[in-house]
Amino acid sequence: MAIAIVIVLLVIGSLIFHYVSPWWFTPLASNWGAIDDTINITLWVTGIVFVLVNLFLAYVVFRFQYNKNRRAHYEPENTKLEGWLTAITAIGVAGMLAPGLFVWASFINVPQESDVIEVVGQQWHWSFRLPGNDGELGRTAIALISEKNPFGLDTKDSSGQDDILILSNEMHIPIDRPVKVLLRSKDVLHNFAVPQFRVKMDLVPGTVTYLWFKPTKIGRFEILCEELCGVAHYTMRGSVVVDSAEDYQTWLSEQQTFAQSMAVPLGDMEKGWELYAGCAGCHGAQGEGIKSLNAPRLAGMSSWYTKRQLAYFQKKIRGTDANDTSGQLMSQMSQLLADKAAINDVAFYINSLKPDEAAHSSTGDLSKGKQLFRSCSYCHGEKAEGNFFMNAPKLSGQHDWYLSQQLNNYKKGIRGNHPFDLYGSQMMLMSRLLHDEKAILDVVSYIGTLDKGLSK
Ligand code: HEC
Ligand code: HEC
Ligand SMILES: [Cu+2]
Repeated sequence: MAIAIVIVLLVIGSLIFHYVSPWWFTPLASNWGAIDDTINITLWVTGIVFVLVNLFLAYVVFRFQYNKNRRAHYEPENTKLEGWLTAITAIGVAGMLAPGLFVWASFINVPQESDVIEVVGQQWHWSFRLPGNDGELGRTAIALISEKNPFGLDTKDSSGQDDILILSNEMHIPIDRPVKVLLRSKDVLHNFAVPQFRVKMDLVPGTVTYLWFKPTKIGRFEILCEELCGVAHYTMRGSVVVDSAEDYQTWLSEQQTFAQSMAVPLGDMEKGWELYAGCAGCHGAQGEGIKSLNAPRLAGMSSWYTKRQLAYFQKKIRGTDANDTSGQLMSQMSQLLADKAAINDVAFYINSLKPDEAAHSSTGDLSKGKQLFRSCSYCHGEKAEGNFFMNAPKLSGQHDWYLSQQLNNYKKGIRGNHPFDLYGSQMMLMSRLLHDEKAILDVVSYIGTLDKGLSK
């Protein structure tokens, strides 16, 4: 009896929860009302089955409760009943699946007149590419990706020259025009999703997936990476701004083409030289590093890495741990750089410095170090030359005392522990491959043999 009541209450509770809960679809902002319809049909079919089956169960529990004067009737076969149940179930399942097939058919059939936009995912942000005036996207290859050419466009393909590159987490599209979204990943699986448009698709390294939709409301909508496998995909936030036709043209006219981006230098050497005067006191006139001040060698450092570190120091993503006194000092110094342009210029200048080689004095076991370095070279390169694509900086040529100190910092969680320091947290995990001081000494000694100087 009690169980029958519990089951009935469960059914009533579920229905109330469904109708009064505030969680429901976000207001629709695209042509994909049909996707909502299929979900609604599924909810109706499963809802009706849920209510009927559970009420029947409650009835049976109540009606046929134990009675010592009654014996159960044994009836293993009932062809008529089984026929009915099979037919009803088949109709229910077909009712749920068939509409989805029709919607899927239109989801993969992109209208001829669609605009094209490419979405590129990487750990952990989005960027976008438009075909430019010729309406054609240029060829790309992962191997061509570099700081100057982050999309990996092939310079030999003329259709890529006018491609419009958007190196930001925000893309714009005009209202009421169907758009085909090509999805490409630089590294791992990602998942492009915009809830209001009801679109969602995996990005798979090595292939190009796609989806299409027609935005029907002006506004800003959030792009989410809904990939579960891997780490920190939730940080890949971006936005799609749906503009009126005029606003879209204004925005479009401010964007850079591939050819333009290749023509602009990464920074201003003169200004970088001026700014570097404020750094030389600690890092040395030639960026050679000064051990007594714990200031590392900067000369020849890739500007993408310098820029990222300076931005992290400024935003207090690096150098905030109470035990990281050197990092704290540098975090203060980074405030000397007024804006993004200043960071670009000083990083550009630092990259051009070529002082004498660092003196390597570590006395670890080189063959052990070589063995340990195998797992590092996957990201940092065979010669520890650094790898833009893997976000891993150059290590060769750096002072051994600084490398050991940083490895210890990662191991202790003094560096890389900030929730936004995703690259640092990767390295925090890797540092655990080095079990003790001896291992750190060995690998650092080996890195010391890899390069003669930090020249480019
Ligand atoms: C008061 C001394 C001091 C001054 C001035 C200073 N730094 Fe530093 N810098 C440091 C120290 C110490 C560290 C090491 C931080 C750590 O251990 O994490 C560092 C680290 C760095 C790093 C990180 C290098 C790496 O391999 O990760 C960069 C980049 C850097 N400094 C750039 C600059 C620039 C550019 C300026 C001038 C605007 C500057 N520093 C001025 C002391 C200084
Ligand atoms: C999965 C890729 C990956 C592997 C494997 C890896 N690293 Fe790193 N490493 C990185 C990244 C990314 C950074 C930059 C972190 C940041 O931005 O703060 C880094 C930074 C470093 C730094 C700091 C450099 C500086 O100038 O401050 C050192 C030292 C280092 N790694 C050493 C190693 C060693 C030694 C190993 C092998 C035991 C190793 N790494 C393995 C990705 C990796
Ligand atoms: Cu992702």
